Amino acid sequence: MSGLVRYITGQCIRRSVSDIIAETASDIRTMQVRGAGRIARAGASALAIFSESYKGDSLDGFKTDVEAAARILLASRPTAVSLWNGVHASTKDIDLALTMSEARDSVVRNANAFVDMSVKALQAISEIGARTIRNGDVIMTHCNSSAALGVIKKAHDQGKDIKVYATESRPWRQGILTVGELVNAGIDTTLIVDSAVRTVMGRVDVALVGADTIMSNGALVNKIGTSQIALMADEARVRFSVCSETYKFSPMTIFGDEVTIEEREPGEVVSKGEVPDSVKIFNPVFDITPPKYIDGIITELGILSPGSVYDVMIRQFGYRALDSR
Ligand code: RI2
Repeated sequence: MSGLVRYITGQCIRRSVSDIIAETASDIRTMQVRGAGRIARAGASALAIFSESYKGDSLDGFKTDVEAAARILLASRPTAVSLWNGVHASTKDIDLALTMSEARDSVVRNANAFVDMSVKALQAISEIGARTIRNGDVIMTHCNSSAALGVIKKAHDQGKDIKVYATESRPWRQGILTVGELVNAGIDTTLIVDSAVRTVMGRVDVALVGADTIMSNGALVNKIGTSQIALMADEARVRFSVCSETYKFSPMTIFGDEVTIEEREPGEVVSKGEVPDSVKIFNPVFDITPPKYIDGIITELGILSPGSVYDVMIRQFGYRALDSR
């Protein structure tokens, strides 16, 4: 078990409460906890534990410390807005509290509610998404998305005869996790290198990927390589569907904020000495798929067109999220 906590379907098992925020941020930064949904649940769970065990009795002191904790968590990885939404859902009522205990209770209550909502959203996406998979379908997936894998596994559980091509997803090779999960579930699974996507696309009926962030115009931010899959799916007339909980919608993009694309260390791409030191390594972790390549976004509310994301975002978040920027 890594760090202080282990995250299983959104539940956080407590081992110690000291430094929970710093350790959770470190687990997220080093990708011991990864996946847009999991990091959001990890952030909310850490805030709940931090608040439950808070020793001070000053309301102002608590607010200041929770704000600092939120900043540390948000600095851990910049791209997936799920983390931002998880943290803000947890702290949203803190300014309404009149006492320290009211404030503390609101963070614990809201954080736990976020985690519950997040797990239920995944279940709903599995149910809704599985209805879009037909018997005999060949599916391509990328990286390791619990939302996309939930759909695939549910379709298999329903007795549909499906096959999956899973990309390796360099440099972290999350595809290795994906093929392990799928084979354990009894699904016919083939691993391909990322550069084989175009070759294989002709055999595929549907490309199914997860999301780190959905922008207000319906564009998808997801693991590097996703946009190439979308383009190749378009070229081959293959359906391209995104599996995304609505807390991966980014309210900040409504008013023009850009999504920061995380760049990680060169050492994730090549080992020291493998190439001359003068070679520059560029390691962007995510890319952006324009809405025109997306056939549907499978959410817990149903299947949305990219063009309807803005309306759902306003209904879900209102403008309150923007106030706390
Ligand atoms: P779920 C992952 O990012 C992948 O990009 C994946 O598609 C996305 O999060 C969503 O994952 P990373 O943490 O929330 O591996 O569907 O960089 O599990």
